[in-house]
Amino acid sequence: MKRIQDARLYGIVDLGYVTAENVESMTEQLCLGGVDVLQLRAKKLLPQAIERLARLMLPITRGHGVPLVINDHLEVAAAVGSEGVHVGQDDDAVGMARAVVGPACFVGKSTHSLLQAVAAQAEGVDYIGFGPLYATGTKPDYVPVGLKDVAEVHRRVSLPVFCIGGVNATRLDEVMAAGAQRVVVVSAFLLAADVPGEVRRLKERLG
Ligand code: 3NM
Repeated sequence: MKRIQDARLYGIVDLGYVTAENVESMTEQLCLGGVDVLQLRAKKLLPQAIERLARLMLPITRGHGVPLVINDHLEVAAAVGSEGVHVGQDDDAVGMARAVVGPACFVGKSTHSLLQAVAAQAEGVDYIGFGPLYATGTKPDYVPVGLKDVAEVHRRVSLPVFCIGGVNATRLDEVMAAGAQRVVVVSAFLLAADVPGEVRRLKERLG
């Protein structure tokens, strides 16, 4: 199983783009392309539906040695034994997450400013998301943070920092030039005509 510390490319199976019927196929394609970690994100589904999808994904992700992260739902992560769980600023605190999922499950947190990034590290998370770098339809209500703090967040936070929000093949060079080492890509992968190819090409450029 790949370690979150070694991950550079983070994919998300987001049910805003993928139908429930296509979750297994998309999981396979993203893993084949070479994502290092994969999240299940389903903002509009009930926990039992998310648990069902997680159980479909796990044999596939594990077959590829890719850790599966459950977004928001601590109980689902605990029930299925996912490798990771991800919380937002408004969700359960990290301490609560650890209490529910146990020590074997890593915990990530979304951050949207330098202050939040430093605070998340102090809380004891295992990695952070930092963004949205650009305006994105995947998280439409958030003001983009831009590229200006990307280098600084890496100076202040020693944890893995995954830059997220509007990242795609066209923007990758400027995102990396700004100091990003790890990225999350959602819609640019899920909407690609050739998903494994898109993942593979982007991953090669991450170095
Ligand atoms: N979280 P896309 S931005 C799920 O800033 C998510 O915390 C963000 O999707 C954050 O690659 C985002 O399609 C959406 O822009 C990322």
